[in-house]
Formats: sequence, structure tokens, C-alpha cells
Amino acid sequence: MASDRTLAIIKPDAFGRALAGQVLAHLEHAGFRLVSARVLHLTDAQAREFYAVHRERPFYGSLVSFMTSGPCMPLVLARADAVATLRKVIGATDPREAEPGTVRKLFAESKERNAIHASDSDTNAEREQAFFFAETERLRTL
Ligand code: 3AN
Repeated sequence: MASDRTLAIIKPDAFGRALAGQVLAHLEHAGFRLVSARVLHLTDAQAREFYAVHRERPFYGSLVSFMTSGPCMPLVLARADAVATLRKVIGATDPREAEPGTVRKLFAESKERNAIHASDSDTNAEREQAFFFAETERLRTL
């Protein structure tokens, strides 16, 4: 059965433009419950580790610089079929290709500065929740 929890990050572009509240409202409107949230400024080492799967990609260095450019907001979100539903709600990586009404269409600036991250599989959702949150913070019942 698909997991009912996933991880999102309101990225430094959206957080820095004071859009966190609007993004959260959008996610809640899409049926997600907020399980846990933090505001933190990623270190270079943390950003490199979080995005290690992209290590060989040409945009890796730039992505790490962007993700460490200001505070961001990791969130644990819950609803049925959480991973697939959140991917739909955030829209395509490039906001020019994102469906109308998606978070990235509404709030992203570019393919890199694209407002929000969301886990892309149950395995990554588990790893990424554990990256930011202790078990007691993410497994509480709603
Ligand atoms: P998504 O966030 O939609 O899962 P990924 O996993 O392919 O997309 O990429 C991770 C992050 O890397 C994206 N959210 C975006 O910030 C950045 N990124 C992806 N592709 C590019 C690109 N071609 N140029 C610059 N940044 C990119």
C-alpha cells in the first residue's frame, strides 16, 4: 500500500519571498495535513548529501548553492497516496511545463528556483523524512 506520508521542502526562493503561508494553504487545500515542520538554513554539506543522487548532473553545484542561499522549510505531510498526490499538486520541475493551478505554476521562478521539493517515491520519502525529522516528530498520529 502506498505510504500516507511524504516530505516537501518550501525552497529558499519561495520562503525568501514570504510565500510559505500561501504554499502551505495550497497544500492543505489539496487535502494534506501538516505533521511536522521546521525552518532551517541548510549547510553546504547537508545540501550535498540531500541531493547526492544528482551528484553527476551538470546543475548539481548550482542546485546546492541555491538550496543553501537562504532558509527553507521542510515539511512532513500526510494524506492518502501522499507521494503521488503531492507530485501532482506541485507540478512539473520546469514551471513553464507545469499544469495551471500547481504550486510550481503559481509560485516557481525557474526550473532551478522552483519553489518546492517533493519526494518522488515511498523509499525516498522515508529517507528524506528521516533526514530532517526524528521519528517522534514524524510518526505522531493526526
Ligand atoms: P523534481 O524536483 O521535479 O523531482 P529533479 O529531482 O529532477 O526534479 O531535480 C531536483 C532539483 O534540481 C529540481 N527541483 C530543481 O531545483 C533542480 N533542477 C532539475 N533540473 C534542473 C536543470 N535542468 N537546471 C537547473 N536545475 C535543475
